[in-house]
Amino acid sequence: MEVIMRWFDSLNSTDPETLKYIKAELKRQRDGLEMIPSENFTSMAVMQAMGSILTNKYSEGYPKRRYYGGNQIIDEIETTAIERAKKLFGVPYANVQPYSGSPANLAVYFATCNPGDVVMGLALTDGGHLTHGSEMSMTGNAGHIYKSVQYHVDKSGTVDFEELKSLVAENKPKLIWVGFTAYPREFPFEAFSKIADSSGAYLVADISHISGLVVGGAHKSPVPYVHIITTTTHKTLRGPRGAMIMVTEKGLQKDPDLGKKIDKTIIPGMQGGPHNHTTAAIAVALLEASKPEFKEYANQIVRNAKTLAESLKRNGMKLVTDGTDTHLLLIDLTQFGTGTGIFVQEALDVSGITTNKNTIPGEPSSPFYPSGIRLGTPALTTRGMKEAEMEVIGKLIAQVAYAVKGYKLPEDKAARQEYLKKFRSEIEKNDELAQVREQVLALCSRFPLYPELEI
Ligand code: DSN
Repeated sequence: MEVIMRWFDSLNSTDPETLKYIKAELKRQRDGLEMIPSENFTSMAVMQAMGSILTNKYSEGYPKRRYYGGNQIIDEIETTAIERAKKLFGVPYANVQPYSGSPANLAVYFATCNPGDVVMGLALTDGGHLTHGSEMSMTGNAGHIYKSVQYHVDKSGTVDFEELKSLVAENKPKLIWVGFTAYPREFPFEAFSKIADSSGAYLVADISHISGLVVGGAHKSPVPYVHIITTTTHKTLRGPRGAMIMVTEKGLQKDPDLGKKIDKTIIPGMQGGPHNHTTAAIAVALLEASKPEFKEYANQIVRNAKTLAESLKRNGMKLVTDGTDTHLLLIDLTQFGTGTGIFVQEALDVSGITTNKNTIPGEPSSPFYPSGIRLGTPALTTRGMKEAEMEVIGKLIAQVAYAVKGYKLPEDKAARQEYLKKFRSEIEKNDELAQVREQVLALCSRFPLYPELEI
């Protein structure tokens, strides 16, 4: 705490303007309900490692194989992070250097595929990720590197295995992604492995959203089923903003050099010096995630999400797949009109509840004006909130959605901006939303966030 205070003091004398913004953001995080399912609150320990002198060092290469001198201590730090990752996930290989999730996923392509190979992932609008071969991504057809084929979810909102099987048989992919960003149900690793194994494809699990649930025993592990695993470290895993790539025993059986190929792809292939401060903070997060308290945390995230789902439904909201198995829920707003996600997201924002508008399966509108809201419980669970709070929050979210249900997205694109301007000015003055904001503030004050940090 003393160190943090001194750090703030230095910032205050050097750059009060930036400190002012940090303090304002701390206040925003404290006073609101953070419900974006990919966000979380790291521990003070993680932040102390992140904000350390390790940012000063260049360390291109890997432990004991560096291009620069002076890396004896950095070697210890990176080796600790790697060994903790291997032990926690139960894998024989880990690379902790990817700057974030997208470069981690790119490295997997470069290590396993050649230009022209077919790659497959879930369509973005159905809950996939840009880097899983989305049309607009360099990993998709926009990049002219791979031939990307996208699979979908069916009417129930879960993976359409009939379509997947026939696409795999027809296109013979080199790599298949299993792992999603807006999918409320258990990730079906086993079913994917049968399909990938019969076709000879690499199966890669992107568990960025659920890695904390996996190590906490609240979600099935992909390890027995897939060849490679990627994950960001800042979502349910509750570490710093970074990523890891892991290879399973199954992956090494397919290609014993897979780990070496991934190492070479990250550096010298794609990246420069690793962010050593992030590596240290990942090591801290992995240690935290190995504790019994983290298992309790991971299971509470899921209990909270299930309770929130029931509360939302009881209060008149419709959910994609009618519920959740994980940390994440997707509200289907089509009962209020297509493309209404923007109204509900912004009304929730005014009420102090942070979520994101999101496409729903079979999206009738567009990715920028989608018809759903994506939300989740990892950050609220970190604050200590439990089922009783989820009951209340479900009710408040439904109240906000119903408060703006009269707003409809104009068909005419030019008319939309004027309409949104009017909407924004009206929600600022809406008494019902102001009352929800008061209740949110009262709730947040019962679950203090970073009490060690003074504003
Ligand atoms: N931005 C992440 C998410 O919110 O799911 C995916 O990259």
